[in-house]
Parts: sequence; structure tokens; C-alpha cells
Amino acid sequence: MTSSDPTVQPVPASVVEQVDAADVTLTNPKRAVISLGSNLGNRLETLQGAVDALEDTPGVRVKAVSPVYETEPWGVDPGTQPTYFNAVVIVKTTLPPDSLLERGHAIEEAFERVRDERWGPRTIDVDIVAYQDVVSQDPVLTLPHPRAHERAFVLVPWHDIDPEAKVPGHGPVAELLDALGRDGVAARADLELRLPE
Ligand code: A4P
Ligand code: MG
Repeated sequence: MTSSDPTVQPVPASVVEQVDAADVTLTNPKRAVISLGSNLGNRLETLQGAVDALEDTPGVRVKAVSPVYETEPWGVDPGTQPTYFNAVVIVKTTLPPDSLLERGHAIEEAFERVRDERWGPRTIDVDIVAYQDVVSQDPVLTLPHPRAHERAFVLVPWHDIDPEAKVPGHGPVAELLDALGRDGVAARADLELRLPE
């Protein structure tokens, strides 16, 4: 399958347009792409809670929220974990990358995420996929996210809200997605995340 697959749900133009809308509340904001994933508890409610918590963060404005996808757990044996709900949001922020990561961790804690195994099931995972064009190998905050370019559950929703996006150092999301395919990533057109007012 390719990213031009006709079965893929179209994204409302209103959502796409907000990506580059003028920001009247933040001075000289930077742009960051954040991936949200949940495979425990009320997945949709948790994703919406994380979107709202990002918007409630001083210095962060959520500019676009992707459609919701139900995805096969990546990195674990098939059938050993519940499916995920995944989504991507684009924010404008005056926070530096490490503060944004810290806020992501605080949101994970607020949703009582328990870390007992790598790639274990979780109520919420908040990953910084990209921050401007920053490239960093720092293990505390690797930018772009070291596995984003090989994950359809990140690239599909990201492409929906920013079809021209590039993964710094890896190339256009559309091309990565054409090579990778969309296996294991199913649109949940019956569900929707609200873009905070
Ligand atoms: N870290 C480094 N760079 C980043 C970054 N760009 N964003 C550090 C966020 N964190 C970053 O993460 C471990 C450490 O990575 C953190 O201390 C942080 O400083 P974690 O969230 O504590 O643990 P984790 O998420 O289990 O580990 P990891 O390796 O980050 O996992 P991933 O890569 O996030 O994968 N399958 C589906 N279908 N959908 C998913 O959302 N998610 C994962 C988690 C696995 N399989 C999945 C999904
Ligand atoms: Mg993580």
C-alpha cells in the first residue's frame, strides 16, 4: 500500500490549515511534533487528556491533531499486548526541547503510566518525534525520535496533518511511508480527538 491509498480517510482541511496558522499568543515559537500512544485503559479518553494537558501547558499551543489510528503493537510478539490507539499532534512552543520532554513525562505520570518493561503496555506514551530541524543523539532526548522514521503508527498520522513533513536526516514522511507501507495501522474514522479551542 502507498500513502496515496484511496481507502485512507481524508483529513478535514480545517485541521491541516491550522498547522501554519499565525500564532498570536507565543513570541517566536518553535514547532514540535509529538506522538501519543495508548494501549491500556480508556485509550481515546487518555489520548484526549494528553492533548488537553499539552494545550494547558504554559508556552505550548496545540496547532493540529491527527485522526486516531488503531495499531498493532510494535516491537513485541503478536497477540501479547492490546492494540494501541495512536495519534500525532503538532504544537508551537516557547519551551526548549528538554522542558517539552519533561512535560511529556509529567503527562505520562498524570495518567499513571507504569514503566516495568521496555515497550511494555502503557496508558500513555508521549514521545517527541521532532523539534524544529534539531538533530541530537543525546539518549535522554534523541531528535528526531530514533525510531519514528520506521514506524507507520507515527508516520501515517503525521502525514495526515502535514503532508509535506520531513523527518530531519531521513527525508520526506511521504516517501518513508511509501517504502514502509501502512500494515497494522487502521484508521478509526468513528473516533475523533478534539483540537482544544
Ligand atoms: N527518550 C529519548 N529520546 C526521546 C524522544 N525523542 N521522545 C528517552 C521521548 N523520549 C525520549 O522512554 C525511554 C527513554 O527514552 C526516556 O527516559 C526518554 O528520556 P520511555 O517512554 O520511558 O520508555 P519506552 O517508551 O518504553 O521506551 P522507548 O524505547 O522510548 O519506546 P518507544 O520507542 O517510545 O516505543 N506500538 C504501537 N503500535 N504504538 C506505540 O505507540 N510504542 C512503543 C514504545 C512500542 N510499541 C508501540 C508503541
Ligand atoms: Mg516513550
